[in-house]
Amino acid sequence: MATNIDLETKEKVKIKYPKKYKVLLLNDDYTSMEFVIDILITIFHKNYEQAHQIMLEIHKKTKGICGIYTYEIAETKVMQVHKKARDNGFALRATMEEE
Ligand code: NFA
Repeated sequence: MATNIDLETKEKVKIKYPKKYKVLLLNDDYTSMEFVIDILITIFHKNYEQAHQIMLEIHKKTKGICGIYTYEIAETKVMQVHKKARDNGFALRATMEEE
């Protein structure tokens, strides 16, 4: 007598997307507006208009989003901001937050 043996194996393919992180710049009273715009252009690849607008938002609302990245990229951006600020005698701070 024939026995039905189910040889079919169902493979579950679960796609896991990497978490994304917002990188924010924080307002302070000492960093120059020009320097913040320069940071936004050179590290976050904004054009001048976008950089100016984001800088003003941070200045008025205490913080603002500069970009959204995977963990290691976000971490690198934060370090680049702190190094460039330190090298230029500013205390500008950046942080990252899970999106
Ligand atoms: N608040 C700073 C100033 O008036 C400018 C600034 C903007 C600093 C955004 C940090 C972030 N010179």
